[in-house]
Amino acid sequence: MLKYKIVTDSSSDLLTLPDIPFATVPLKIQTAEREFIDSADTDVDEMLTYLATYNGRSKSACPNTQEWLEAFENVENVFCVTITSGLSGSYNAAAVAAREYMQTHKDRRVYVIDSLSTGAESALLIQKLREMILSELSFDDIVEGIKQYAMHTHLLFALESLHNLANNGRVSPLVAKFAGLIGIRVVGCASEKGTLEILEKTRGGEKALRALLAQMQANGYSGGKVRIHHCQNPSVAEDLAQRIRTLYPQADIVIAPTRALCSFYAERGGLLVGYEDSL
Ligand code: X90
Repeated sequence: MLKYKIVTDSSSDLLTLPDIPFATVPLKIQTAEREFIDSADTDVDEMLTYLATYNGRSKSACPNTQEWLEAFENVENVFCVTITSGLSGSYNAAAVAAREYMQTHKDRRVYVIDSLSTGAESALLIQKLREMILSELSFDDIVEGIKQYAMHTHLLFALESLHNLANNGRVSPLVAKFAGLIGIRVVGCASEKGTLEILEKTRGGEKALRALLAQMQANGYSGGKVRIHHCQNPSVAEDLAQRIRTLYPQADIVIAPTRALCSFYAERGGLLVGYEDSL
């Protein structure tokens, strides 16, 4: 039996985690014709190309309780990070699975963390859990530690299209219509309730990057960890990283691609930026 394991759903955009038992439970993207399981072998670029020409409805589906239970199996202490409960049923399914798992195995524990976010911010939470487990903190200290840390991490996004978010009822159609205009990018954040909050509508990529940086600073960023997750947009992610490094040479920045779920909603060109405030 494993002593510790970190389990997350595929919204955190991580496929592997070094040195620690780790599993990701996939969300799914579905049309009437095809299903994309958000796993290591999904070709995200091909999925986006297919969806761009597909005329019918497309939607996502979160993991069910059974799928979460399978990922918890044979572990004494599980830390589980889910996409925000404000936009998905993933957290609820994981919480039910956790209760069931602890009822069947009285000596085992599962702590489910509602990220109230996704992607790059969830990945920061997972990195922190990893560090605390490797430092051999107790289960209760890790629970306390991650609660504290989560109060100091944030998520911003810059999106060129809100089409899939609006079609699936995650953002108002009116906002989405505006974002669909050529050259307009919507900059927003994960709200305290874990929903999308629109902060600014900018014209042009340059202004969107400046808005992201200004928002980070206004929110207390001062050179800590940053993760930039991009949907098929490495050059803009690198551009943002350079701007951050110019102001904060010590900044610890990781750039990574979004997996299928975040790519479906962020759409081509989209950026998700997770960062720490001054802690
Ligand atoms: O349960 C499901 O089917 C999943 C639903 C997920 C819906 C939203 C995913 C958003 C992904 C878009 C920009 C970041 C918004 C963050 C707000 C908390 C990425």
